[in-house]
Amino acid sequence: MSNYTDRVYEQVVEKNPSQPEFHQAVEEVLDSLKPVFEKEPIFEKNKILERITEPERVIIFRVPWVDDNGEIQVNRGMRVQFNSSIGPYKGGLRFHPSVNLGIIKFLGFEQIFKNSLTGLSMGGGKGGSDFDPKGKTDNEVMRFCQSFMTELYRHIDGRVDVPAGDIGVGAREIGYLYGQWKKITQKFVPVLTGKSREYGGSLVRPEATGYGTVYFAQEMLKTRNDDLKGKTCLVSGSGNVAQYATEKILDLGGKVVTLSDSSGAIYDPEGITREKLAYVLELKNVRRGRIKEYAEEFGVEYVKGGQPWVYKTEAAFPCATQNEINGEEAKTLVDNGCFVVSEGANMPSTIEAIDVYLENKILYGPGKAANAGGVATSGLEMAQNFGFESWDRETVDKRLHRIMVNIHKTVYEAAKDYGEPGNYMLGANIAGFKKVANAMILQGHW
Ligand code: NDP
Ligand code: 2IT
Repeated sequence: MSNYTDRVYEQVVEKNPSQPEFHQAVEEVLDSLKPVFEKEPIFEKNKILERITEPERVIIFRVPWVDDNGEIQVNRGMRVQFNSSIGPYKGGLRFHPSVNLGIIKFLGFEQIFKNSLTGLSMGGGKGGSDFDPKGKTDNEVMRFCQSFMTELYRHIDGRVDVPAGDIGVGAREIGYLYGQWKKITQKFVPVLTGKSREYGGSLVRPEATGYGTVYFAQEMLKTRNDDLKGKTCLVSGSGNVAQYATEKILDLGGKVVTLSDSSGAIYDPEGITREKLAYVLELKNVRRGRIKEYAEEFGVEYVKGGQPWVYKTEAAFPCATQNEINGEEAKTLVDNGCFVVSEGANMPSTIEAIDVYLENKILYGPGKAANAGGVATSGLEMAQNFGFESWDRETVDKRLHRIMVNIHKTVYEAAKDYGEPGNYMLGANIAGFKKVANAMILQGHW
């Protein structure tokens, strides 16, 4: 690292103790930016790194709610409003027992650069709670969401900060949150995205992250005159992103042989067909069951506590959570023939895993580029809401596809300009950063 990036990284670690995921996200970005600071001293002069690593605002609040037994429960809610220099704060809400400030800050920090890459006017933010929706009744989830919004509403608005879904927050949670927003404020504005169709949601938003991740892989493959047809793919997770990544891989002629959840992984060497995928959607979105049931239903292998990364493959799509591929697992992937990794999840690869991808010159699409289709389509949902319009499926999907093609082009060219062609991580960090940094300079010191 240059002296400047080194110094700021040390300050970040010192000022934000016990936030390892945030340190990791900052380290990766700062490392990539070294050649930028060598070329353009204006960023250091304006103390852009010191400013961009410090959230504009962090809101932490109590979320009390009453469970079905009449017991009072207390969770912690938070929203990190990280950077608004190119648009209103935008980013999801995560409900998971592991949620803490460091995790929300890593996600918010990544979101700044991801949103910048979409080419839309969206700043970076993220929020969530340590509430665990697993095993809760719909009524409990509703009461929690109502309590969460009863505090959050005063900090957000359609042109201020627009949350959406992430792990543990899907259409059900967004519906309850929006209902409470409407009750308190009476306003129909796009204060949340990922809404259901009936009250302003966009077609293709549910599919957008997964589809976009596969579109990004397709663009990377094109640079080697290749495509997904006939390729064996490993997908992790079995939630929103994994489901629609699988669907798009099928559309493009690939074969998906794995899915997983936090309990284990299934391996279906015949490939997940559309019928089997319909079963997964019903299992996960309606019955809220475990992926183990897939193995029982279709008589395939289930590995308790297992991960998909041990099987022969050409392409991997990590779509579950952060740090789900470590250096050893990355080596196994490459040894088994994997030469494409497109990240549906946020920061699913450790720094050691990324080193393995880069050393082996595989096609590696980092999350902030490869999974930007979700937030980009959230931007399209906002555009439809502000215009009181509702676009058809083809229109939204075409726009999503165009955005992913453009992100790929921007990232590819930035990597080439900085002398590392094919290094999508470097390209994504540099291109995402420069737009935001320039906007910050143009707006003066604040
Ligand atoms: P969901 O809640 O729909 O699904 C999450 C999936 O990942 C589930 O299968 C879950 O298993 C698994 N998972 C979660 N935590 C862990 C863990 N600690 N270890 C192993 N497996 C885990 O979330 P999404 O599909 O929306 O999100 C998946 C990833 O994609 C996240 O990294 C998210 O930040 C990212 N992302 C999401 C976007 C979106 O639009 N939704 C946009 C861009 C990125 P289980 O059910 O057992 O918990
Ligand atoms: O990580 C992400 O980009 C998301 N969870 C989606 C954010 C959004 O505002 O749609």
